[in-house]
Amino acid sequence: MKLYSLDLSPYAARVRISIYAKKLPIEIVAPPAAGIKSAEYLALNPMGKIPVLLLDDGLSIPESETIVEYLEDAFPDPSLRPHGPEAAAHVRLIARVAELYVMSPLSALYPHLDPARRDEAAVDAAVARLESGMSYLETFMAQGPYAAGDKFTTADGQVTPTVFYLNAILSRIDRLEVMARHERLSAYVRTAKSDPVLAKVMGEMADGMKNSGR
Ligand SMILES: N[C@@H](CCC(=O)N[C@@H](CS)C(=O)NCC(=O)O)C(=O)O
Repeated sequence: MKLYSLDLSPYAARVRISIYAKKLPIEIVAPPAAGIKSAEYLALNPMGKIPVLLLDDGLSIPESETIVEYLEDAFPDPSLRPHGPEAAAHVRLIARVAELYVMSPLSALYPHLDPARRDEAAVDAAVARLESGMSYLETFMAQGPYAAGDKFTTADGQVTPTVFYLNAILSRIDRLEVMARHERLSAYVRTAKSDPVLAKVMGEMADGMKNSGR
């Protein structure tokens, strides 16, 4: 089995977290040299996006959430998804809120990373939307230390890349105080740095950022 992945991709990072936490013998590879829009790669994922999981029988599975859920079904031990339906819904809700209401408004800040091209009014509006999303996420996250409580779950796979990107982007636009206003998310950064799997993936994302020159 192979995972097509890039260090910096938050979607691929989410899947790598499951792979490392479950200690799965899945080869992690870069996309083909011809790129993710090449015919070779589009045959694996017609949407031309990272990540894709390629099974040994040739079946390919795109979309990070679908891959993470597949890994839970195919390799249930150790489980990163709680067993009761309500607890499983809680874990899925945290991941979904982080993706839709935090990662999505965060991407609205990308055009403003360069101070020379920054529109402060647009940044203020995007940060206001982002802070609403961060508050929703904190409402659903448990007291910790992990995203859904005292156990490492698939929610951590989504929340870790989310806090990595929050810190990286907010520091680039000189708005790190936003992070400080969200104590639960700030505390989660400490959890991610102290857990071996989450820290490893944070390190890979930091390397990816350094190598991308961003
Ligand atoms: N919903 C997808 C999003 C994947 C995605 O957007 N990946 C980025 C890399 S971080 C990508 O491949 N972008 C290239 C493109 O959209 O053309 C998932 O969860 O896997």
